[in-house]
Amino acid sequence: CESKVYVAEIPQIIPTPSSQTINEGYFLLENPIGLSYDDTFKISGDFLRKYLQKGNTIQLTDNDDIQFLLDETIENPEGYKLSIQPFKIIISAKTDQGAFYAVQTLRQLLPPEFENGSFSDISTSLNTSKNASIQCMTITDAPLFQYRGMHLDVARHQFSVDFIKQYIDAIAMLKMNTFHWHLTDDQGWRIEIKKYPELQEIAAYRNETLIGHYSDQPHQFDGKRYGGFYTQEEVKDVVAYAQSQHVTVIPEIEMPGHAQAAISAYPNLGCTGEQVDVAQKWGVFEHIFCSKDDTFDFLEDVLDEVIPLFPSEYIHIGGDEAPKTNWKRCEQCQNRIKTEGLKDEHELQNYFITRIEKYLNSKGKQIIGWDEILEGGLAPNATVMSWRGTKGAVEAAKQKHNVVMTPTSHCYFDYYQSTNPEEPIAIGGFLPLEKVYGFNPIPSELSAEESKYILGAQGNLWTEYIPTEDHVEYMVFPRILAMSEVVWSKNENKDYTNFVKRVENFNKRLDVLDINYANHLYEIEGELISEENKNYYKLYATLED
Ligand code: NAG
Repeated sequence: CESKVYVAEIPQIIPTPSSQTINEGYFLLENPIGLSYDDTFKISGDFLRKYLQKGNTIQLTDNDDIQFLLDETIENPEGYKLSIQPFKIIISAKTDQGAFYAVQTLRQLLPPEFENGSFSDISTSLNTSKNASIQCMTITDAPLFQYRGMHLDVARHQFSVDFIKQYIDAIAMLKMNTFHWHLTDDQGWRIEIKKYPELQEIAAYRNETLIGHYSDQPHQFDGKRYGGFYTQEEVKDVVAYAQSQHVTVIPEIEMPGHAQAAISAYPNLGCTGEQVDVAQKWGVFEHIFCSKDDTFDFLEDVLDEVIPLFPSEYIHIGGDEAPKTNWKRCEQCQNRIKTEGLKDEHELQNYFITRIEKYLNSKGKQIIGWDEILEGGLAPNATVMSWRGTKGAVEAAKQKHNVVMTPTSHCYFDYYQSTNPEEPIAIGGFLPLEKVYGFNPIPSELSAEESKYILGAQGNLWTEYIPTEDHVEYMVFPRILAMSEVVWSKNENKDYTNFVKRVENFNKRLDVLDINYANHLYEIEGELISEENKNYYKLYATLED
């Protein structure tokens, strides 16, 4: 019978697999299809079952046309082998997570219409002339890095639980495994803490929000109250959803800086005790958590409620951008410096982080923090998230601390991605697709031995200028595609021209998924920047510094 082949001869998978060999023949997609797996492959099997059953065009039986096999010889626990044969698809992996990634690959070998169940071109009998097929091939695959993350700031702007789940879907689809949920900041506290109701009543809402760019003077505000928070039930729902996609959720509770929302609800947590508002514009604020015992009591109570919600090994404690102005003139902080024999406020920052680390370690958790946690010495077991370039990463790795790479230069998806004058307003900077693609998470200063401390990398999305879910997607796609390949694919398999072709093909899938994305961004960095635009970007680059 005649068959339509829905896949290109060269598979278009993103991130590109370690090795793929095309074989002769096709696997016919015809009804019914047998799918068999046992509990070892519960998550991956269930995912595939649900995926194939969207739109009810495929009837599944428990034959083994598609089969899951445990293969202990696969070295990387996240690795897999996918073998498409004329009458069989075999998924081999050592773990459910490895098999899950085989399923994500298989998904990309199916027509995009499967994404929303609109694919109807499947035969109900072998005799019809309409069959969809998958090219026979063997794919052997494993990730380059163990930490493959995406971050989302829900404090500056908040997004619905449904949207957070879609964000997690996208992470999983691209074989990334970590969602860094930035839950608290100066402009809003977004996680329910039952012991402190004013976090919900006061810290979760700001009276109004800056309109336009921060650099537009004079500042104007929209006059609209904005905010909200995720209940603990919602958080549990998100975390369970993420688990069903092999995604770990790392919550971030910011300290000692970016704490103005919490301080607005409980002024005693600051140094001055003065009443402040939840921040209405962007930037760095002087109202940071005081180092007195009351603040630690509060933070420990907060963490006591946060810990049981997140099975993640890590809790992100922030640590960035904590101006020491108030600590310098605060009697209690100055006393703390004396009694603890600290040199200055930088060492006080180290005291703060180390004390929280000790607490979290005692509860079986590890801390991760922005690279400012290197200030005044690194807490003993901390993992560093290196965002201000790579210096912090080098320093931490040399001290044998684990590192996640998120330098602004390659990982800040809130930066402009194109020189198109129609681009929506962004915070500044310039991070085109090609630059993300070219990122090497291992800093050149590190030896092979030291490089082992680089766990991986993450794309960050800060949302000062990103009020809607559509806009989040626009900033994330296609740069997340590049990031997924940075953390998954071997350098020798990477090729930008080939990647761009795959992105264009992938966009069809995004269309069916109804995911927004930026298009026509494939310019080489700098090439299309007009003189006028150059100044424009320079302006933002300076502001950003
Ligand atoms: C930094 C801040 C962040 C802000 C972002 C904007 C970090 C670790 N800190 O100034 O709060 O939203 O950049 O790009 O990124």
